[in-house]
Amino acid sequence: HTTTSAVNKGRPVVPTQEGRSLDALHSIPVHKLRAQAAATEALTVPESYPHFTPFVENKKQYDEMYKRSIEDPNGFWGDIAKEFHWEKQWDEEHISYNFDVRKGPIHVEYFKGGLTNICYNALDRHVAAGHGDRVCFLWEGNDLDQDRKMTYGEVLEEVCQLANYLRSQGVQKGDAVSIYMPMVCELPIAMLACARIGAVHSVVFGGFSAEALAGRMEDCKAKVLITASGVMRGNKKIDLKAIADSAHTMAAKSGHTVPRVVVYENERAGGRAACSFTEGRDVWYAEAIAEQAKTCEVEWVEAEHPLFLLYTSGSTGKPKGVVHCTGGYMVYAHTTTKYVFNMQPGDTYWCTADCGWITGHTYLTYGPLLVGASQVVFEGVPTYPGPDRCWRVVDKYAVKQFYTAPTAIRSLMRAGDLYVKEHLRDSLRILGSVGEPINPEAWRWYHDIVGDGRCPIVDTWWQTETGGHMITPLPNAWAQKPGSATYPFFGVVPVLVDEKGNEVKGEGEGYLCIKQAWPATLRTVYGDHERYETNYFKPFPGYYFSGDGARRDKDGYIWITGRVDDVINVSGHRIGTAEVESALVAHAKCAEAAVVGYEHPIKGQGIYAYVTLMEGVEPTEDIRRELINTVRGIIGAFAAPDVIHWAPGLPKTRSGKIMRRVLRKIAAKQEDELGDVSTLADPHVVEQLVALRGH
Ligand code: 6R9
Repeated sequence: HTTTSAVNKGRPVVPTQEGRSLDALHSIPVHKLRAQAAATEALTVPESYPHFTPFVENKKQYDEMYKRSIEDPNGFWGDIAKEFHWEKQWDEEHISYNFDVRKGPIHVEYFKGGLTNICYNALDRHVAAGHGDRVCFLWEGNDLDQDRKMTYGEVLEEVCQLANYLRSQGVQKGDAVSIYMPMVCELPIAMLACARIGAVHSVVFGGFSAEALAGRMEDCKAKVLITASGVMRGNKKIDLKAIADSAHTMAAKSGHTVPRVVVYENERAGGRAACSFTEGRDVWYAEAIAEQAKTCEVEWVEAEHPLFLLYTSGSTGKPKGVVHCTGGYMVYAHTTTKYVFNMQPGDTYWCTADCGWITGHTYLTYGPLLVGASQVVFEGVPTYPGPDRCWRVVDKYAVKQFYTAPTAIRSLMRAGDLYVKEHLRDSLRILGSVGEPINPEAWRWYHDIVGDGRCPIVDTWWQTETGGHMITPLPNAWAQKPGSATYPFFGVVPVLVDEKGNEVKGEGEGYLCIKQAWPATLRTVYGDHERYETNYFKPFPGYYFSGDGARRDKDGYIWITGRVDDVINVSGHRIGTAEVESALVAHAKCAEAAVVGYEHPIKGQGIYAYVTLMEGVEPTEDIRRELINTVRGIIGAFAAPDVIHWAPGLPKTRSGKIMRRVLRKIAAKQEDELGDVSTLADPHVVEQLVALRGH
């Protein structure tokens, strides 16, 4: 399969081991940090926003709650969990975990002994309490005139119908179901239907290629694929079903045939007429659910029963299937949603993330429904038909909490304030940011222009692996500093460690690790517990290692500086450089490739690829285009390199390791700051590369 580690055709192979030595981590970009801190620490941001009363009113109250969450996690999380329906109560001492590889296998367990169901708690519980008529989804299509409302009662009925259908197809507790869909209500509905019957969902973002989908369906041995005929994104039509068909063929070729494909007909993207259909294997979504009952018995599952797999990129190798389990994830998704967005049942909330990413799982499908909110589900893009789309939608539904990524904020900022100001936005109370560090300028614009200075910003640091927010401001509870994620959420003990794994106390910088388990800790990597331990727990024994660097300032505020491993963050999408490299090398004319990130004004980071062509092949514009298309085909369009830099040779050590630090400096045009290059096998390579930069 192509998403394996890079191979250098006809050249010495650089081993890409999972447990890379620490010197493979980038150093913490201290200069950048200091400059950032100096520029922003002086700014005072109002501590108090008069427009709402927060659940946590001040730092003192937070300190007390935080202290209990750390010292008595059994009691703290147990008290919160009582709000939910448990078919069987958990044991009093319900938490056990080991984060120290030296003491034995890593394991995490919450709500031991308990039986529950997250779908029941997200839907049935509200309907049973008389809120069946409350709006659940406010669907907003790609075009301005497309919308649809669904109440909690309606969503529950459709979830039951789909759950019944899946059961009728032999899907049982523990079976995997792949979901490859656009942002229609049926996407979260499909996730909830799986959860209802104890099936494990694996949502694959609709921007991924056939190859990527195939690999994911194969890895989890999906019993059913739920997809759609197509989708419109802005002016572009994407034939999801055609991609799903080739993925199906690829997976079958490598040994896994998905027996059933459910196709949601998206009339707005051509519908049935434009869609291929394989009799016997494919079934239309509407027809599949039509004959099914609108009630469906819940499968009560153990708290540690897996809820979903979500594949994410790491430093090396193919994407990892991060596993999250029912009980801890449920309680953590609910608690973070409630406190970070200060969310009350019935609030109108909008998260712009796609359900294909973790943000869409926790802060669209699960968190807001567990709280009982009404939320916007947006199929389109923030800039279509114009850059005022978001503010138009905010006014249309009177959105109270708005959650998006810095890359979107930056591109809307570039479009100009006028697009914002022509809409009222007076319903907004809280603005959230996620996915990458937010630069202080974008933070300021978001706060001052979008929020008219009335709304606190919650800059939430977390990861696919953490399941929910980890370091984040609580709105209105303490002063903000633009660009800082501030303090840890309840139950989270972040530490900064140095190269030797020693904790850095007080002011300072280091590798960001977590010291204690939290309820939504990833439980394993699907099918590979060893990889889980190697990736997250071996780099700094005793801790979960995040892959990010951070700094703590004199007030104890935490500033995230970004990845210190070979993962880059492009428009908030996590991309493993190794995956892009192996995709490039799949092109017949590419001998070797090395990929690094570089600063990009809108995307945060862009993808910069150094490519060595096969002996005798001359670089041309056609090859450049072909290389980019190869990456699109193997991973997806969002992973396409922004820059291809022709490289007759790559800077390597005598042992054959590529010095990525040098490549990052050349990409950033900072070749005068290369640092120590005495271990380079051929120092001339650097000059050669600089000369060939061509811009
Ligand atoms: C939720 C999500 C995780 C990586 C993470 C970090 C970056 C996310 C951030 C942030 C600075 C924030 N990241 N939120 N960096 N400030 N508020 O994005 O998950 O796709 O797994 O990415 O994103 O580098 O390690 P995921």
